[in-house]
Amino acid sequence: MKVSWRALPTVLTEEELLDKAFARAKKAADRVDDSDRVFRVRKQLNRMLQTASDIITTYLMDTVNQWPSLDQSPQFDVSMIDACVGCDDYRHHLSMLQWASNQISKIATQNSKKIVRTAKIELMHEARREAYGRISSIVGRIRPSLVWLGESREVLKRLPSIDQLSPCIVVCGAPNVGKSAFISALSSGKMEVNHYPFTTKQIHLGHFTFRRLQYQMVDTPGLLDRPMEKRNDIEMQAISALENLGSLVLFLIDDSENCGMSMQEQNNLLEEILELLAETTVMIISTKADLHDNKPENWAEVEQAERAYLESGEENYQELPLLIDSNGYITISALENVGMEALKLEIVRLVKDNSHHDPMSLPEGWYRSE
Ligand SMILES: Nc1nc2c(ncn2[C@@H]2O[C@H](COP(=O)(O)OP(=O)(O)O)[C@@H](O)[C@H]2O)c(=O)[nH]1
Ligand SMILES: [Mg+2]
Repeated sequence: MKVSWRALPTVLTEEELLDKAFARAKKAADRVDDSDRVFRVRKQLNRMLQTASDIITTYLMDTVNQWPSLDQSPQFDVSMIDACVGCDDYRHHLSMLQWASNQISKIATQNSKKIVRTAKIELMHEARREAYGRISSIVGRIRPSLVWLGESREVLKRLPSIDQLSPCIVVCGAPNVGKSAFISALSSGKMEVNHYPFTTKQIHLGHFTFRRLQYQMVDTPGLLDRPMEKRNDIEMQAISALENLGSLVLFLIDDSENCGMSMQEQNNLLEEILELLAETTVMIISTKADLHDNKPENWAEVEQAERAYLESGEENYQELPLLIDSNGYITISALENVGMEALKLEIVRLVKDNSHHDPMSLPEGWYRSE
């Protein structure tokens, strides 16, 4: 299920909700007609009370139902919600709306009975007034929850739009090793820039399609590219959210050290990432193959095979030779576009292997009959 955080409707304030309910209630009462005065007043006041109660309880329950249930949300979204606004608060405030809705229904029923059971017009008015007073006070009690939900909506609607059903490749490595160049070179469209709502950090998202399946590539500048001790709690949460998302991690290394970080530092970072994302397969890729004094031995062979592949179409190929550097690492040149198609096929193969790892796992939304 893809939750559309952007589609959550605005949350009314206490005043807006009461104004809307009472205005509609008054209109509904004005439409009531009966030649008998007692009957007319009774019907009017009952209609007023019922309408006010319906408007408020419907609004509150719609809100509760429109906001995604945490139990059914993908782990990535739950981690994000927790980091952004807190899962406990999220549950609490939605349950307050549910509580208020129940209370208001009860008040309407009780006072409706009072109106029906008396023949005294004065007592009918009193029952209606009392009900309005109690309803207003219940809505007043959930003022903080309405405020909280209104503010949270502003935050949550900016959540990154990552499709939970498509494979996602997390691209990391030191700054300037060539992550953006890599993602751009493999992406069919433009790279999307999303923001984590709770930090200044961004999520860069690229896509490619292979045999009709879409693959997403994410890069999180500032999160997985520097030593761990400098990250705060919120950033750690963003990282743990990524852990739930990635089908595969690519760690890019620039051994020309043109990126400004020594090999020693880059290796330390790699160690940390291997530890952090221990559950995910990490593939190490050396970048900027074109910069090396000696180009990889099989450069010409790969370049030629990739050209043939691009000309004849992906359907005819199972694999391409990977570009391999003198240290035996898989390498690429995003700049000259060599080794990229071969790596793409390798990524597809690895993602497939990983997803077949658990033969009992079914796509989300599929159920196995007993
Ligand atoms: N020669 C060469 N330069 C590259 C390659 N990939 C990236 N760069 C350069 O390295 C610098 C940093 O690249 P960028 O993709 O922004 O790195 P990021 O910080 O990891 O996203 C830029 O100046 C790129 O032009 C490559 O394959 N070959
Ligand atoms: Mg970049």
